[in-house]
Amino acid sequence: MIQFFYNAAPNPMKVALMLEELGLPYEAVPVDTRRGEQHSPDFLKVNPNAKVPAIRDGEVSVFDSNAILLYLADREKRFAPGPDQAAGRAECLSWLMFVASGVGPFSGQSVHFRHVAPQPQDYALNRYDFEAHRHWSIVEQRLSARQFMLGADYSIVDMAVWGWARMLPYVTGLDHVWERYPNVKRLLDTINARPAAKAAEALKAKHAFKVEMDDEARKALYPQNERLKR
Ligand SMILES: N[C@@H](CCC(=O)N[C@@H](CS)C(=O)NCC(=O)O)C(=O)O
Repeated sequence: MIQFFYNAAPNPMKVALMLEELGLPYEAVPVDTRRGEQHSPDFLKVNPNAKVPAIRDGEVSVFDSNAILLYLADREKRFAPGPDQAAGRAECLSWLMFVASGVGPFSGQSVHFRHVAPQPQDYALNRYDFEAHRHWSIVEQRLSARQFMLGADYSIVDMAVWGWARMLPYVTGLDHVWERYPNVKRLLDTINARPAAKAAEALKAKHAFKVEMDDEARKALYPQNERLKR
């Protein structure tokens, strides 16, 4: 059975959605990143990058959420054009990598500098907020002309977008963010209505992840800050 290493953050949730969409049996293994469990030697054998999500499928380990989505799509031949469909595959890979290298990281850094970083943060927040909006505007424009990111068919690209779209008010700090991104909201609502999304969200309640952002959590999540103390 597939082992799915997760917490309730956006990147693991994309994979939870895909596993539920596929109806594959899996064992959900919580990794409490605020307790530093991502740095344990056993977990590093699965993901040397010390982050969730990761999966173990028999002898195969896969880490990085979008790599896992693609691996599972290829394994099950669902939710992505296969390598034999050159044009569709190219479009899928382009948008998947756009989410992996743009939407996700810029949204994540926007969260960090808006909600976590100490002052002064204006320069960094301005950069990441700007870039997050720039990427989300591209998603919005794409969705204004088609039902899903790749057209008429729901795919792993939509699942990748869903992981972060759920967080957009928090990412941008804007209560009225959906007025700016109505088509992203439409996609979010469409996916949220699916049983797989409800099952993925329910995973959060299956484990009591640590909520305190204390010294242990800060050391585990932001080890770079130790250098500032020297
Ligand atoms: N590129 C990775 C990013 C994974 C990532 O940043 N995971 C976060 C949770 S969303 C994490 O594990 N954070 C713990 C840490 O940074 O120590 C992916 O898409 O899977």
